Amino acid sequence: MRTPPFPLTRLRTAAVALLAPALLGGCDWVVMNPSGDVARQQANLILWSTGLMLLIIVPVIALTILFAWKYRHTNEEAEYTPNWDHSTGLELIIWSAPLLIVIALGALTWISTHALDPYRPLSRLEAGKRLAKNDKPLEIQVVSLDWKWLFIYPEQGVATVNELVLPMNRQVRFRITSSSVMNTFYVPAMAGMIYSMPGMETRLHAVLNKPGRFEGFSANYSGAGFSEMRFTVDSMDDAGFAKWSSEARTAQKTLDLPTYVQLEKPSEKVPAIRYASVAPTLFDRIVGMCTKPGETCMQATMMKDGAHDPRRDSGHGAPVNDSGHMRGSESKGALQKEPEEKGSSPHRNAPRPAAPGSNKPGNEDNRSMTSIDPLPALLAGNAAARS
Ligand SMILES: [Cu+2]
Repeated sequence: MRTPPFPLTRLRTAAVALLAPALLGGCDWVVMNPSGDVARQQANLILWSTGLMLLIIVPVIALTILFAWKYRHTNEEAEYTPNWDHSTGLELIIWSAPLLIVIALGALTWISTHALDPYRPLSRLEAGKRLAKNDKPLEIQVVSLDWKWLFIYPEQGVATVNELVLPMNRQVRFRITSSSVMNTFYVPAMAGMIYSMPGMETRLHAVLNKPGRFEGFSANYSGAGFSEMRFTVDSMDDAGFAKWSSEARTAQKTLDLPTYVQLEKPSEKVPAIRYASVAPTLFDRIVGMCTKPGETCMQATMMKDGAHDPRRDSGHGAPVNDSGHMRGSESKGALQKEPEEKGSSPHRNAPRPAAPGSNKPGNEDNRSMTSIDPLPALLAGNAAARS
């Protein structure tokens, strides 16, 4: 391969270096320049930790260059000490500086992990603007469908698809779930990304401080229509939001359970839809995976599982094997038992049934193994168990 002459390579490098800021200038740095207080604090966290780490990286790079230059072989002036092996002063700097930075980073992580916990109600609307303890957040229920986003406003009684409208400077509590597979609810201008999962509910508390139109999407690939699974986020003042919600209440469509079952079916590139009213328990039914007629909600199943022992109040209702009664009984562990108490295992030396078929290759018995299908027997057993 012919290599271009040296000046050309240099020219190209220079051109790329000059163009880079211009190209980056076209980028929308929404993550570093967000419009919501939570995302703002997260961006600050990135800046602080990068800055703290640069406290080590910058001096190390500078000193590497300085030493290479100072102790170059042509420099006769530089001190030459081939037997040098220890300096308490240097050791102190080398060990204490990273230690202090790790402590600072640890403290920063600890504090911000708790302050920015998405399940925790906000304590401020923006820097210097504290939130009253009794502030009631606006609740929005988010459902990721294949491949569109459903937003339910229980307070306003309306619902939208692929259109999220938020009042500015009001705390919003998102309750998030999914209809089929895992997605990620992500509005970069507002807050970090939160998973949406079927049969589960996740939460996010956030606020938008500036008016405007932002973008929301999923950061978790979920199949063919994923690329178009985006929604607009409009931030407006209280009057604008009130006007919008009263407009939405005059929409033609309503979101009852049969409509939801239709909506839930996979579809791509869905334009924004508004619903004037919503079935009151729709979100809970989506979480409980019981939107179709006749389905039992998961919540009900779990309550039934946990119901047979009223003393158990863990609230999780998980099935527990508590049929054996241990305390006060005579049962002993195997180590304390005599050999005759233990007996012998009925399984170990029991003759095994011969494998089906024949061990002669090509035998006709090996051709139709489906004839010894255990399914009919299983089905009969299930039917007996059900009745
Ligand atoms: Cu993960």
